Amino acid sequence: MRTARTRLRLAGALATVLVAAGVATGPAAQAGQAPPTLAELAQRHGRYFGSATDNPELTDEPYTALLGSEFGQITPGNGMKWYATEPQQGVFDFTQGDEIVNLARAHRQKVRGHTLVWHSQLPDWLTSRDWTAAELRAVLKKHIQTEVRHYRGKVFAWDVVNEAFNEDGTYRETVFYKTLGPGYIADALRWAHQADPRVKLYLNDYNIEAIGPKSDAYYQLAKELKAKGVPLHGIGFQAHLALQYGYPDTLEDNLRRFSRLGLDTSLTEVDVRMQLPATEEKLAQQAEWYRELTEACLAVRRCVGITIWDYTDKYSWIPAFFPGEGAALPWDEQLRPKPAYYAIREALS
Ligand code: 9MR
Repeated sequence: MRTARTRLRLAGALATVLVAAGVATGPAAQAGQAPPTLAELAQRHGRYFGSATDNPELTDEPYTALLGSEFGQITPGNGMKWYATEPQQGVFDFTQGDEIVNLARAHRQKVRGHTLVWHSQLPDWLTSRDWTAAELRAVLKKHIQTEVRHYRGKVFAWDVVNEAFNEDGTYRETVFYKTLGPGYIADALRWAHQADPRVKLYLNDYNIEAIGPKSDAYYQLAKELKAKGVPLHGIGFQAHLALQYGYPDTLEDNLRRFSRLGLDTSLTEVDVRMQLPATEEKLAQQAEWYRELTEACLAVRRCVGITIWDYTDKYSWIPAFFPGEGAALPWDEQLRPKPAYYAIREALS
């Protein structure tokens, strides 16, 4: 097993060198066709390979060309969040989300809805006053149902509740938790399901890639929700990884235990950041991580797809949030593919 894997890796590494050197290696190249895209390669496994994007970037034509051709799925990075979609109470604005949905439709890409209930990027009208439980329930229900109804038939999945747990597996003390108690999660899922009975409903979080207190909390909650018949269909593993913190070795086992509960899983916001400057060694290690996480998803039947959190370092959120870190995505700032891109291709090939 090990030797076969090692041999495969060596063959893969050789292919990487050849591809990087501009030498055609695959049957498509021999036949003079364009090589298959990540979307096509993933499709052969019954998976999607996608990217997040954000409205301000859509005027960048070389960027949108690659976004439209290489990926089979799109997630709006900000455009469907509460601050954008309900800027005043009861006044809805779907312009930004619609722009991305229309772009995706033009390229036959699936769209992941992100996100209905989150403690961050909330509108001021919601955060600047106190609510009774009855008031907040009504506000939450209306927000969820109006947005889900608007995108019915246009998104295949929703991140219904985002980042509900702390690192130690306790509930995050958000305005929703503090006002409504933990039952807000089941309520949110039920309301979303009423508004679109066909869309897949997910809980989504970061730092749950490895088995540990935070992913255990999701495992317990998912089990309870399933037992009660609450419409939960999947768990999104954001996978914002960082070279300096080590690879989550239990990722594949972790995905599998959620599959066994009858849930889909997906890697929803993948990036692999590093301390700058990026060296050849760090980029090689990053490529290995992208390879491994792709293999982990492919190894688990109900891991339905992978989304990177934008595809180029030009538009990554990392440098602004983690000063001194970056280079987290498979394409560099000039939209040139990095070793990580070739590693993903090989993993999917
Ligand atoms: O990519 C998003 C970035 O543009 C925003 O400034 C940021 C604000 O928190 O949110 C980013 O996306 C987040 C996602 O919605 C939820 N998981 C963490 C992502 C990175 O912060």
